[in-house]
Amino acid sequence: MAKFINIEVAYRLTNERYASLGVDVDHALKMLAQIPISLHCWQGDDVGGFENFGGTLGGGLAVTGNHPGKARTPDELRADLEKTYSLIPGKHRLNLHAFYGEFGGKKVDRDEIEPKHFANWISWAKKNGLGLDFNPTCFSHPKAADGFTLSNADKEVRKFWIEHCTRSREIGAAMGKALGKTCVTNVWIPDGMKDTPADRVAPRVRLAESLDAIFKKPISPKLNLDAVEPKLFGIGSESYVTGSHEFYLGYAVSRKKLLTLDAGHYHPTEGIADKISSVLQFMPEILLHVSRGVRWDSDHVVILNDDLLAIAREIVANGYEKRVHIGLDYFDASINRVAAWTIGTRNMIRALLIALLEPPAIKAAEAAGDFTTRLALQEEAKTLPFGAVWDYYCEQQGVPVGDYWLAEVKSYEKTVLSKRQ
Ligand code: RNT
Ligand code: ZN
Repeated sequence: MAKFINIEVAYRLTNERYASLGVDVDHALKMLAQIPISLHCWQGDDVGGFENFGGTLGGGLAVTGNHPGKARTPDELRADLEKTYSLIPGKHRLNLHAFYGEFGGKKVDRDEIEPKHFANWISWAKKNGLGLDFNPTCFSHPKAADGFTLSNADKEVRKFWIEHCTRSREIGAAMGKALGKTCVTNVWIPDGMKDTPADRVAPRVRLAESLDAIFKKPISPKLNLDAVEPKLFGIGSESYVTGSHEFYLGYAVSRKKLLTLDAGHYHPTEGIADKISSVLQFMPEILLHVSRGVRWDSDHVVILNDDLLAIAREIVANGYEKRVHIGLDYFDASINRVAAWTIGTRNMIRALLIALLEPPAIKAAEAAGDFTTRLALQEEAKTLPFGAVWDYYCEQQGVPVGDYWLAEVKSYEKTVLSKRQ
């Protein structure tokens, strides 16, 4: 990669500018390098997974687009991920779904999965210095076809999904143990109703019971942390979702679990940034699914918009770096999938950097009751030269500066992705 002499010059000047505002840029970069982002494996194959059931995407999840080159095998997905990680500054994590296990061509049903089915992922993660996170897959399966899993009225169906989720957190613990890095296992289920329910209670009673059964066995929080993910609505569950925000908020607080805040799971104009400091008053840690809904929970690639900046700022300004696990959750098949990962992750990191560079005078003005100064400085901060710091960080971390990563993706598309039919 070309070394840009002017990057260092720009950085030196920028550093002085920030120093005059009381911002220690080198310290900010040290902090930034310690915040891992969990990349969602499912961007690489349109939430397909590697089972041999011939199933199609269910649970109200929808991936649109048909850009060529999606990963068809675990090896292809890992190769695409390696390419992606090489374009992103810092050391990060991978978030796996249960149906990405490697089953050797066998029909291993969801209630039969074991850590051994993830052995290749674990050794690959170890080799690449990555942490792993995990998710039971409670969709794209015949036993989820009626739209209900853990809150299903049929006891046998519930039992099946309870077993799947129970095994999933054991797999999470095995990952945590093998890698020496705590795994966060997140439970999301699609359960809900298209039209107005006559009984909103019974499915919620069943869901609470199922979750209690799943979490019955204590697992060391050093190995695995359990998270639960609420949602307002989904495709096919427009009128009612069993695991609503209030349901899981209550559940997480009372059972000491992590709450997962997905940016696409609320009303269209309702951001998750303000929720972070609220829920962290009552629980030690949370998980984020940073996503971008466009009119609905459409899971667009994360861009550097106000929502993202606000999320990053809430984490950094409050010192929540260790209490907020940052995961991404989007899937776009209309563009190059390696680019989709790279764009979203670089934006997440860039937003954290901007937050780390916030001039302390903004908070000080508020503490002094000077809201005029607060607003003035907030607006001035928007055009501070953080771009020069970002370029320097990329160079320091040995990844492409500016849009140079794109040329690498284009060449990967030409030599690797376009050969996949
Ligand atoms: C669905 C949830 C969930 C999924 C992934 C694939 O609305 O956001 O997190 O996107 O588990
Ligand atoms: Zn999510």
